[in-house]
Amino acid sequence: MNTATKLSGFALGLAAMFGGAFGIGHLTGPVAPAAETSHDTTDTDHGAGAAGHGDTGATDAAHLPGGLLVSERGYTFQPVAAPTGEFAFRITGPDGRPVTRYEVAHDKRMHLIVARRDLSGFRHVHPDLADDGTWRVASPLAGPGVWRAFADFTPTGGAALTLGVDVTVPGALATRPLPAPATSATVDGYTVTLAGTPEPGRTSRLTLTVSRDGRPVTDLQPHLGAYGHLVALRQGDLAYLHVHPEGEPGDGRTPAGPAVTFAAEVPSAGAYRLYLDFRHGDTVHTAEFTVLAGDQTAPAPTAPATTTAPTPDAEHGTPGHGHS
Ligand SMILES: [Cu+2]
Repeated sequence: MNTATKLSGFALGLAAMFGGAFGIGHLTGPVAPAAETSHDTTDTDHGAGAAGHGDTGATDAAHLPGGLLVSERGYTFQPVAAPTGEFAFRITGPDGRPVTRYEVAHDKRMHLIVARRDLSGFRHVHPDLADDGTWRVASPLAGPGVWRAFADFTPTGGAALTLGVDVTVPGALATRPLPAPATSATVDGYTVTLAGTPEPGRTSRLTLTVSRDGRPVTDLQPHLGAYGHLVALRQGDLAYLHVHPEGEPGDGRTPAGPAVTFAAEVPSAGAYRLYLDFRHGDTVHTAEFTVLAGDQTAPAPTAPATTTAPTPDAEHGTPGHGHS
């Protein structure tokens, strides 16, 4: 009953999204050329054609966080059929063909990040590229649900881009409420503490400190050219932020832990899930945190409706306590 209700609610949401998208397309079709003309009467060829729409989209997209669009600047994220247990996709370029040439960024040509729409199940993996432009990897989609997949890459001759696409894995849908905000997380026997609070619209320093059995870890191993990789996803739309650490292994000033500091800029107030990948003992571990940016006027919306008693973290959700 409960699951069915959630499913039908989700189906309605999808219908509303597609309906909305169709409506927008319908509206902007006839309207866009006129708008272009009023801006720039000397460039009507440009404004009237498909390229005009692409340009308009790119201008708008420049103000968006990454990962919200399946297609941007002519590049499109296209999952393709794959054997069970494998995830495969292509990136098509402005010429409509699969892109086969990529720049290495953070040690890899392609970073594939996945998380369920409820922000659970985060994985960061590195697919292999076939000659025909198909990327393949053992599927990181661990179980049923609606997943968001992010392709973070730099096409040769182009700028860095993060495209996102929804992928549904059939099965019983069990959503998880967003965990309460916390400044400490444990994973695989490690404790990671978080210092700093992201402030909307400006760069904030976030320091993550790793310890094990009460002792600081001072021999973190480089992972993708850094002592830590931090991805932040915004609750609600899964806007994607790849946050870069300050300093890098071997630069003579960056210690191998226990602290790794990141410069993060979140685009808005709201709840974010942070995922820190760090390498120690030849294994990559992922520590997760929920953080609230800016003033919060309401508790996180995915809290179960049946909750009646205040939670221990309720003070984080009241006005004026967004950043202590
Ligand atoms: Cu990666």
